[in-house]
Amino acid sequence: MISRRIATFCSIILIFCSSTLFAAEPILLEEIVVKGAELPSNEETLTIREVRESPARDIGEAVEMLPGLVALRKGAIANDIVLRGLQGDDINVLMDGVRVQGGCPSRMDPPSFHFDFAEVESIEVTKGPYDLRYAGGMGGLVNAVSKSPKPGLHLSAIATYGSYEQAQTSVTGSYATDSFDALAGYAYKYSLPPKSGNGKRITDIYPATSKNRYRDSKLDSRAYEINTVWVKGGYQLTNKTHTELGFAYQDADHVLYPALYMDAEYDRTKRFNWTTTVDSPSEFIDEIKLQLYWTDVDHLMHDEFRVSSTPSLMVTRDYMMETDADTTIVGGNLSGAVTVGPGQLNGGIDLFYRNWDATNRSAAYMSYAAQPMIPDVDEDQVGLYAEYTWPVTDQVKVKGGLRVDYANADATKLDSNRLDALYQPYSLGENLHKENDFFEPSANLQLFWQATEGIELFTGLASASRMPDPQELYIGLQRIPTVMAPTSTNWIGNPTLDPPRNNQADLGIKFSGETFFVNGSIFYSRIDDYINITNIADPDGPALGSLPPAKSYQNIDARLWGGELSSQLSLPLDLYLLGNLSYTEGENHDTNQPLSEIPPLSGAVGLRYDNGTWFAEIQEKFATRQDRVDDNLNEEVTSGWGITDLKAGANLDRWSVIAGVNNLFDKFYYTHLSYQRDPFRTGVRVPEIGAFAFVTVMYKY
Ligand SMILES: [Cu+2]
Repeated sequence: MISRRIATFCSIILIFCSSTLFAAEPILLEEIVVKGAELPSNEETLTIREVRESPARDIGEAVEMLPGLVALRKGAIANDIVLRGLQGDDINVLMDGVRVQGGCPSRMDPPSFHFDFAEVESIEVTKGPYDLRYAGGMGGLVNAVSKSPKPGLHLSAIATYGSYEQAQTSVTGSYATDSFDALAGYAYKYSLPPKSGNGKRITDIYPATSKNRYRDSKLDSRAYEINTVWVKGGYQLTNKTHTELGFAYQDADHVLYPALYMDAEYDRTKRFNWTTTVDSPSEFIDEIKLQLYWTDVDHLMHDEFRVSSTPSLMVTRDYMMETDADTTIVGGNLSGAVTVGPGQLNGGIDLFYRNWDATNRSAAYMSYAAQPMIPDVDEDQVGLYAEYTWPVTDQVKVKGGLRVDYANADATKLDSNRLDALYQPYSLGENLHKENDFFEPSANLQLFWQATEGIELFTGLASASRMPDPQELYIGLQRIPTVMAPTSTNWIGNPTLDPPRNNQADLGIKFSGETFFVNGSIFYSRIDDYINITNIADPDGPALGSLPPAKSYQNIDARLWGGELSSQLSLPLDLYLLGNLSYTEGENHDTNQPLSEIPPLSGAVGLRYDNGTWFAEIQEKFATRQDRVDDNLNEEVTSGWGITDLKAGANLDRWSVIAGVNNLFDKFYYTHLSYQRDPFRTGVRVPEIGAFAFVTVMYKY
């Protein structure tokens, strides 16, 4: 199978070598200039060129190409993003500033899952709390920037076919004149469960005795099937005012999550975004922008594909357990940029309302009684911010800002009986409330210094906070230990949580020229009241009582530090050397134990031939052993690993063809993130994908 695919791409290369070479643009050189000179060293950008050359199934997997970012895999798709060891609500993942939160309490559908690649032009990453525009960016910001229509009529189509029948296709069309523009797109994704390096499907990880194993008929069933459509229309109201309305609908079906007890029946997302921009309305005002958005996710997961749902005296429905979740966000922001003195002042108001509701039903819990797992939580948040950019000299730029946030979270379905009976025993001596509010300021100061023509230094200091999320505050899942899950623990939120605060310092240096850049950055982060997942002992003792131990959240003091090094270098003979290295260390300062799920030293080194018409690249990726694990959570040590990726392709006028094999030597390995995916984690680790071949064909008009 693989050798056939290698032969296919070798012949593609031969065809293009023997054909007339077209005049080529040095795209790689342009990228080196952008990444080297135009971005400060705490920011990264992933271009759509890089994304398209990879067989990445989603944005989470794609951003792994950037140093300091890794993907957390729970199945074949829906990878979550981890930035410098921080994940979940500790980082912001948005698209054009639009907030989509997942519906699933197990993060089956992290925010990045809800945006399709084909909608995206680039992905911008700010490492550290240096973006004040959006609430919650305590650890950083990952913002996907959508494509906008270019003048005239354009059409693009892309189709990828890979191992395990992975299909990824999309079509986008756009038309724009001076007065209006429109864009429409459709994308389809499908795959069977991939195999890991031991030749087994990632669904086939359970022993024959496990109730969590997939039913025989489901072992080889589709791992996911996703349809996405999006449309966008813009109108030039006046010569300075542009308004644009966009809508997207995504339907993900039959998504398997071998790491968890359940799989998703469906995950449906709707997104509206309306933006109006006024460009230079007066002499001193540079821009005014109004954005309003609405997003909605409907998610259903169950264990119908697993042996645990086999009918019995207890299991009287198609499922043993099921969770029905939905979440809606209505948000908006009004921002402006004005010239003040020598610099520019940006400011605005950013607000959103979120509702999140999840109901769990289990045969083991009072014969399928509905349990308000995320008890219909209403959350309101409003933030005001201002930041000033001051070009002190041609070489020195200072940027600083302030933000204040107010948030209120109300668990409307959490009645006092349930609060007293289920939550209170785990927080003895505390006075618990179903409604909590928070007020937090954030601030930062950044200095950019162009020391010489090719050397830029960055240093930043920031203190930023984020609000505890509805799950951390109010999740409530009572689980009765059964034969299937004898070590079941309750999942109990902690309504007494304080907002975590990240106090961070960054130092970066970038050497750049026309043919290379080297970017190095280090950071130190002291997070007060870091929200840590923890095991809480049985409150009424092991022998008696009805309450088992619980998983919950606790404020602890944490320290994180680390850095990244990345480089792109143009060599003679159209060769390029690409490399990066990242490291993060995290410590629970209360216990002097490592934090869970922190990436070990990892990196990649690649050699690329690229003459603008055709390219070939070999890349070696690796991670070292992670033995800094959280014993309280029984986190396991992960061995180091190294894999080889190979790809080649050609750009011929309107057509491009790319083919490659990832994990060429079919290595069997786990990443350090294969451990912790509670709630509903079975405890069995899911290995990474083995050898994977793909071919992509693109057409652009
Ligand atoms: Cu789910």
